[in-house]
Amino acid sequence: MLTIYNARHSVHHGKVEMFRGELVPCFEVPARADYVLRELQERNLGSIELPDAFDDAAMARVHAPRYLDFLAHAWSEWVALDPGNAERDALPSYWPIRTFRSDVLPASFPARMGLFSYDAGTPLTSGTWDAARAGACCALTAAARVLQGQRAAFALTRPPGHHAGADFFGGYCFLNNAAIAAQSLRDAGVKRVAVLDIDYHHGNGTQAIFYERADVQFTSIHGDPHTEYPYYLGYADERGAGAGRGFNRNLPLARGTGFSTWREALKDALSGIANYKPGALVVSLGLDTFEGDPIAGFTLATNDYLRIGEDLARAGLPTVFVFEGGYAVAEVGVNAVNVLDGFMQYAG
Ligand code: Q9C
Ligand code: ZN
Repeated sequence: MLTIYNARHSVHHGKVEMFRGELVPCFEVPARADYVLRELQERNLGSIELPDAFDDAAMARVHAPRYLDFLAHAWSEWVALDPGNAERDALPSYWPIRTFRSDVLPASFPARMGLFSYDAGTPLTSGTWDAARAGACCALTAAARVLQGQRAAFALTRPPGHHAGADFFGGYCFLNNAAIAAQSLRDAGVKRVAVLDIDYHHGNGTQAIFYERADVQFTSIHGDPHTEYPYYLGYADERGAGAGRGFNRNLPLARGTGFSTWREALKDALSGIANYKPGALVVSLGLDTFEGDPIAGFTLATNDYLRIGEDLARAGLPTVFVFEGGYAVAEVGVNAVNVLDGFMQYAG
């Protein structure tokens, strides 16, 4: 499978995230992508190319201008608060929850950090904007190659994207790579695009971006938000709104779910996607469904990822894979490449 690789990913390197009252080392580390790259090379899965350049217009099709402007200047504003901040990650401390205003853009940088985020687990660093923007280009390039006739392409990038909304970051995500890829397929004339999110965590950002639209169908299989992050979205009764009613589908599963139950949900998801008759499929490929993942709760095994790849190939759609979560760092390469390998073995 053709891989588009974000060689700039490692300039986003968070030190700490807030977790239950203390700052703990980040789970979302550069080594994750390095392991996937090495596995792709060792197994000779296909050519590995760098992304084409795109200007910010393609990102602005999904993200709000004031959010993109905030991200572009965030690091320099953070350091301007205190030169010592150059050595510290930026994390938010205040959020405009219900009853507060979000239409006013405060002059204070910490106030804007909170306006544009929803958790304290997503450090913004000196390289975040560079890495995230190169990642969006990666997703756009993968989508372009699929439009040019590739059966599938894989956007290997980090930070991940599916928790990022039109104007907020969170869940280690800043730019929603899968949504940007899906929108670019629409803009290139694909009439209906399906997004399937198989990360352990609900893709709240992607859902929110397309919630009122019928031209992009969103389906997600994830840990039940009653107990699992991101908690406040991802329930089965969220089916879309307005013109988008019926085009959002959540399949939450209990913590502890194993592969046979998970695979039934995948079958169900794929039958909903087939009924939609999309022209292309974007897969948010998270590997944190793995039994060894340190922050998630399903029990999929390494070999199961080959079967997932086959099941996805059987959908018979031009497919863009976008790398999302997966924090069992030493195993994330084998697990990710198993999906892609299983796909290509079936697709031929
Ligand atoms: N200490 C993705 O998989 N924090 N994001 C959970 C861990 C948030 C995961 C607590 C997890 C976000 C892309
Ligand atoms: Zn995840």
